[in-house]
Amino acid sequence: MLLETTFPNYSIAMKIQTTRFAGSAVKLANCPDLDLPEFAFIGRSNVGKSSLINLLTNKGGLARVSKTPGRTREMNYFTINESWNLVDLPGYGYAKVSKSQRDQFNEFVSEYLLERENLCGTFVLIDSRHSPQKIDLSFVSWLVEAGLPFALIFTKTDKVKPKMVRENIALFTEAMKEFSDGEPVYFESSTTTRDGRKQILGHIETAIRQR
Ligand SMILES: Nc1nc2c(ncn2[C@@H]2O[C@H](COP(=O)(O)OP(=O)(O)OP(=O)(O)O)[C@@H](O)[C@H]2O)c(=O)[nH]1
Ligand SMILES: [Mg+2]
Repeated sequence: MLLETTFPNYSIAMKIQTTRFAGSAVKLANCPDLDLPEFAFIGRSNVGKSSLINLLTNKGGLARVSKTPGRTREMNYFTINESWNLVDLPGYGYAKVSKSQRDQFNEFVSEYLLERENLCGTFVLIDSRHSPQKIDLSFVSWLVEAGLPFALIFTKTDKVKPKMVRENIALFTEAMKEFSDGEPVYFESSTTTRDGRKQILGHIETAIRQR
């Protein structure tokens, strides 16, 4: 609400008018055209990437929500308001995936994140119910080292008490001090309470405008 009142013309991201599935890709070369600014969503398998995309776009069935973890193997593109792209990246850290699939994933995702010219930012989703997990910290540390802009989103906040959410966020940002100076930008989200939607879209809107 606040952002909309403060910036009445904030309509690129904050006001979702149109959404459409714009294709899938399993390698950088197959990604759609480079002409739109783009934001990627990544995180452990089952953390809630696809659900969050549906919350942000207000469209229940846009991104497929998994019943079994590790389902999204490719990156899925969604074009919003014909002016920016939202990208659902495959989840990392799914134990039942073979080593060769994992290597392929690492190669493909790192190539995409490092070389995609129109990528404006990456959102790293972290399950707010858990204390810091090594795999999330190592992925965030890789982003810091690569100098890529990112924000954290602590998901599923409706599933635990607010105090637990606060503690897990504090532990995560504390652990990040090992490899990063300064405070990370972070959001909290819940598909049940719809918390975080406005803030995340506002962040995207600002990033597009500053581009
Ligand atoms: N209560 C609650 N459940 C959630 C929330 N976000 C996601 N879920 C549930 O968590 C499960 C996984 O959600 P997805 O959105 O499919 O997760 P994902 O990260 O896209 O999973 P992969 O594509 O397999 O990597 C689903 O059962 C969702 O309904 C949330 O904020 N609150
Ligand atoms: Mg998914």
